[in-house]
Amino acid sequence: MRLLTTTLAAASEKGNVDKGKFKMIVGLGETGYSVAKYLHSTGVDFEVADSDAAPSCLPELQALVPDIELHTLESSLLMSAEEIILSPGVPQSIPVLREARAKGIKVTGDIAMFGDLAEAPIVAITGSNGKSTVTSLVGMLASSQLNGVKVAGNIGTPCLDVLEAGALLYILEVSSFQLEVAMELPLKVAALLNLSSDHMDRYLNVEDYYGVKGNIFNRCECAVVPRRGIVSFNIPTDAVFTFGRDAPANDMQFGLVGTKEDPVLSHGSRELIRAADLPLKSKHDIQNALAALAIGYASDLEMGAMIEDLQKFRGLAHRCEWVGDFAGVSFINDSKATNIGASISAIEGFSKGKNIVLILGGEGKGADFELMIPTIKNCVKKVLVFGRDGKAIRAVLHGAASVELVDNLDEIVDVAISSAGCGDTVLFSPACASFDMFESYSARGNEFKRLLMEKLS
Ligand code: UMA
Ligand code: ADP
Repeated sequence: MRLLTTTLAAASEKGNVDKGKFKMIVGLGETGYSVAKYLHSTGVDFEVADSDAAPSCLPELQALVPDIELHTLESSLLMSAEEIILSPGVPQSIPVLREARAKGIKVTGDIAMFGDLAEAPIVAITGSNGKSTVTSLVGMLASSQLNGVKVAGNIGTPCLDVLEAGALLYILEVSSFQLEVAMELPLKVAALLNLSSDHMDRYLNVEDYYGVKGNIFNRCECAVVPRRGIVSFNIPTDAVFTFGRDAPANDMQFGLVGTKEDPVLSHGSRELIRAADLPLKSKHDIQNALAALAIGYASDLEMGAMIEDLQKFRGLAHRCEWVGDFAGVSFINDSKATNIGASISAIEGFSKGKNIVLILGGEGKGADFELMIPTIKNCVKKVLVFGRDGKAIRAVLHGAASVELVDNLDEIVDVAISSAGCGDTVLFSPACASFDMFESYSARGNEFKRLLMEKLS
């Protein structure tokens, strides 16, 4: 009841409750349903539209609002809405949105709404790779020091689902899709982990994609960014913390000291912990740990407790997840690697020479697979490709390594097992989205693990 009263009051104060008008929710997946629940709880009129006649959350919404009608995206009703609340998966380029904007109709999203409504500080984390890992890690570090920490966003729980009067700190994973319509997010900390090409089926070019990522900084109190490897952004604060693999020069910097073989994570002149004492030790694990410490520090978390807790973090499923060792071959499920940057990082993390049997494929999202060639040449003994873009990927990688096109995951697992020898690693790091063959990256990863267990036990 406390939540309802608070959010109702907040909505009324902000002038959102206006019975003569309605908001149009576009997309009725997790985000659209979450927005609908929120608007319903605050008494705001809304309509819903989806290009699918049976969107995934329609049954739940019908249970909540029995007389709800589902509109198509072509419905003229969109042009009468006072505001359109867009789900992240719906591209901005569709004609109806251009028309709505031209008519002066505001197009927004759940993250922007959340930014207006949240009363506790918000930490937002974006980047091309490592978002979910760092968001979970910061959530864990913060939760052990504070009550009322809420973790949400692109990681899976729509942010409005965690809006709560008792919250003390919100930690949000935000995607570029969400940042397209969240340009004024009031953030205590805005963190950008890294940038590499992704979603080239949605953006004109990488500059366009990187520019959208930069929206995270527009209204931040503090920023956390890598010291190297990203384009420069206009950050409206001097409180910019950086992280990187070089030694930190001052208290605004997190980095590594010690030797290459025995690096020590450090903040300014303070040595924090040897990388060897962390459960996750690959190059990108260490970068993620440094980023999480910088974000935690900028969020006023206590460093000693963070270092204790960091040693308990064992990573998330489907991210460079060790499945098992069989006959001297290691099997790794990295199904969450849905772009080439993630897969390159995973390959480099597991490489001990040309010891990797790499499984790639799915929906390539317009990526340039040529960028993988140097890494594949150095580290990979065989590539197995599958899925919608398997053939196209084979054509690009032909010559860089032995590349074999396989029909389905079942066969891929057989071929991978027979191609790997003692000391090798079978790395399922597809560099593609999963939607051509699976419901999600997790369904794809679970199927890979199931097949492995079936064939190896
Ligand atoms: N739809 C249309 N027209 C379109 C496209 C979609 O009507 O042109 C409809 C679909 O028919 C469907 C609904 O929109 O009914 C789905 O909306 P959505 O794609 O925005 O998905 P949600 O279920 O709302 O989930 C979204 C994020 N999905 C995407 O950004 C694609 C989820 O991230 C996120 O966890 C969730 O909101 C909660 O915040 C997923 C993701 O793949 C994991 N994110 C991308 C990524 O990480 O690379 C960005
Ligand atoms: P995101 O939420 O951005 O997709 P995840 O934390 O889910 O990121 O990790 C996805 C994949 O990205 C992992 O499976 C791993 O291969 C790779 N990865 C994780 N952290 C990094 C990093 N800092 N740099 C590059 N790749 C990374």
